[in-house]
Amino acid sequence: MNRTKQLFSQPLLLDGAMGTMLLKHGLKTGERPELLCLTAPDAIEQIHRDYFAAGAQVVYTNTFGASGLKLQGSGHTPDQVIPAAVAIARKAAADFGGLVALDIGPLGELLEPMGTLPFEAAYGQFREQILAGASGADLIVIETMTDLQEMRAALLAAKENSPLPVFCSMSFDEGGRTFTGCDVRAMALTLEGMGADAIGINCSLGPFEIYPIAQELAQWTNLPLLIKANAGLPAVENGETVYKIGPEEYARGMARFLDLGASILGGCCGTDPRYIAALREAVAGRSPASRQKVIRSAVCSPSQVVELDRARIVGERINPTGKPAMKQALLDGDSSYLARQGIQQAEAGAHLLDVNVGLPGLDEAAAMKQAVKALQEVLDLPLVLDSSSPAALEAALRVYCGRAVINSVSGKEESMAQVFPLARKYGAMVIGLTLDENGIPSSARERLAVAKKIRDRALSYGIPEERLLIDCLTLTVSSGQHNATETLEAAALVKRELGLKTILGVSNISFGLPAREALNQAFLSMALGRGLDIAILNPNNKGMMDAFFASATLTGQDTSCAAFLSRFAGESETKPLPSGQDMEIGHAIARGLRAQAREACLRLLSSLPPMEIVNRHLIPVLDQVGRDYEEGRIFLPQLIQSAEAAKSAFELLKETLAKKGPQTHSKGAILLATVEGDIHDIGKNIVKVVLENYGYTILDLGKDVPPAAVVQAAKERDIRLVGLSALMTTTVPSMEKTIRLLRQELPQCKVMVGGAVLTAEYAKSIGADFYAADAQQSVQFARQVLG
Ligand code: THG
Repeated sequence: MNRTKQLFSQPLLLDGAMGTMLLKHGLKTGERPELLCLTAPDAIEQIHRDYFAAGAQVVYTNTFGASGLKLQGSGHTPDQVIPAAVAIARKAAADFGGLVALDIGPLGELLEPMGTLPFEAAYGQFREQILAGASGADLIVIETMTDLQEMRAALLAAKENSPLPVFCSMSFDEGGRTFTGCDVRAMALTLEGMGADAIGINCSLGPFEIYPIAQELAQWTNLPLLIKANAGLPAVENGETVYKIGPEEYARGMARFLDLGASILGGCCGTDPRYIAALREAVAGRSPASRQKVIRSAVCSPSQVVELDRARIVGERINPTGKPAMKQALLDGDSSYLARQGIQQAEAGAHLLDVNVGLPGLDEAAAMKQAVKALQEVLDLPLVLDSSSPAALEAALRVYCGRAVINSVSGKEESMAQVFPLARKYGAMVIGLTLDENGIPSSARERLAVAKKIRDRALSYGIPEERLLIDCLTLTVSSGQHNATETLEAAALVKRELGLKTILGVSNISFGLPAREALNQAFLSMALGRGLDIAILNPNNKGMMDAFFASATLTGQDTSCAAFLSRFAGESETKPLPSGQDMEIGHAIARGLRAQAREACLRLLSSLPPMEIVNRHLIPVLDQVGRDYEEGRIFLPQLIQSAEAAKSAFELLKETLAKKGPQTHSKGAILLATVEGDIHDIGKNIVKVVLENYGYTILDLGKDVPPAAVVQAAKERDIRLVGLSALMTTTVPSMEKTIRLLRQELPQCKVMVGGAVLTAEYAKSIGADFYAADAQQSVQFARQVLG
């Protein structure tokens, strides 16, 4: 069978865990598993063979962590490790007629804005791996990602540097979100848009826990679905991580995914060839259920999906037209002003935000990119990228995480030739303006004809109808009274005859006339009354918002009047955000606005001593943010932004205290380290930022720290609390060793532990005093120990 055909045979069986097998083959703690491709190629080949023999049709190369970043310090590079790994898999595959997937895992460092790794640097890492391995592989798999932006970087790198099909899978927790808060629906919209060939879920959970998440995923994509579940949830027995379910039960759980129409199945942590053999038997002779075509108009950020299935508001305020302060902010590169304008509109009820930064004399591509990054740092509303410059649109689309809207393409040949390829490549929705080389047609019928031309051209680029919005263009009634009715008629025709969604900028209707608000509100109501889907307006204008909610209720778009009631029954009174001048410190921190947090702190310093500010302002808001995080109201990116904003206030207080005298107001010192053999320090770094914000001094020993080094540093600095982190199952024993040594040498010193593979039960069994499931919990324990 030819390889491509084989790849889409149904069901397609993948292999099981590599790491689990390496452990069974005696991989030592802390050893980089990928280096075994160089030092023990026969062992790796045997694992591949065992999986093929069990029935796998595809094996993943042993390159999960073979990025330049992760191999740093190993004495080897991706160029050495990856071709060797691919050759080994290829050799095993040859005897079975099997396929080889170049495996790519996470880089182990957080990307901006959660961490410090820039998007393009992550892209460069993935590109290096793809160039090193794709030529020898049959497909590329990007797996176990938890950050949608990192997944995007890898997928772009794969698509831009190789012709191979790309399968993408991410790891979710039971709530259906990844560690960074990415929603499974957002993953589907984003990755399908960007050209992934199959998407799915791997690791973290067993088949039974993954099932409901996969069910949701199946509702949001037409791509083949991939599931590579763990052998149940991990538990600790006699100091070892074990997975709870055996091959038969596993296979039963996995075979259920056929009912959802999932067609690509394999195993992750805890599985071995017996699991794959059982799975082969369980699916023998069965086909995946046929799936209904999914048609959805929706946009998203990583953590928020906005479905365009009812009337929606696009906030128009990030636009320099007629706004001197916005102009100045753009010229000064003051992103925090843009961020504040965005937050204000979000709080006023906007569902999407238009971003227009076009100004003469400004590098629009650079400004767009900066604006998108600044807005996504503090907000989860999907963005509408408003520019006539293809270069600016591409700069923005490249870094935008999620599915954006391009504003706009027109019926001009040049515009369509420039914009549709971008919409296709980055998977964006696109607004089509009903104008062409001859300008804006005056009649509704002619505008409909332009809309049809745009629709047909979009389809020819592979952009489906549900990703199109048509703007029939609002012209001011001051230049012709028929303008309003012609625009409304055109929009109604587009909806009725083409079945496309419509959007209008509302306020243009009243240019050059008095009492603009009255006209704008009436026009908005009329447009919604005739079925307008999306209105671009100023959400800070209460009259317009009232008209919007009232109209949406009267047209029945607002199901059960839910939005209307929640706006007017006092449930969620939208309170306007104070402008920069008097923004309270709590609000600035909760919103992740660093400069504002510092400014507000400076103002407080005129009336309060520094430690009072910490106790009365910083700590309560951090506690609130921590609770919001634990209870799922905000996600990791916001938690980190808030912590950073608090840090900028805290730094100001530290400077003030330093000036006043040498006494330190630290609440005590805490030693943090990622244990020996483990080079993942994401978790530890988050804990560090959070603890510093609460006024603790952190002695950070970094990653891969030997037990003796921890003990020595703790002795020298008279440390009363040590925090240890381990992310890999293979390094947990060295955590246990460190605790044992600490107990011997410093019996009074307390130890808290955390990390992805740990549980409270296991933490206890290795002698820790406290298990911190997340950064916030480490604060609770620090308080107990140090006050
Ligand atoms: N269709 C699409 N996109 C659009 C428009 C549209 N983008 C831009 C614009 N029209 C919608 N956005 C704005 C942004 C700012 C203003 C109006 C529309 C604006 N209004 C005040 C005024 O009218 O004088 C300026 C001063 C102020 O608000 O204080 O600035 O139609 N697809």
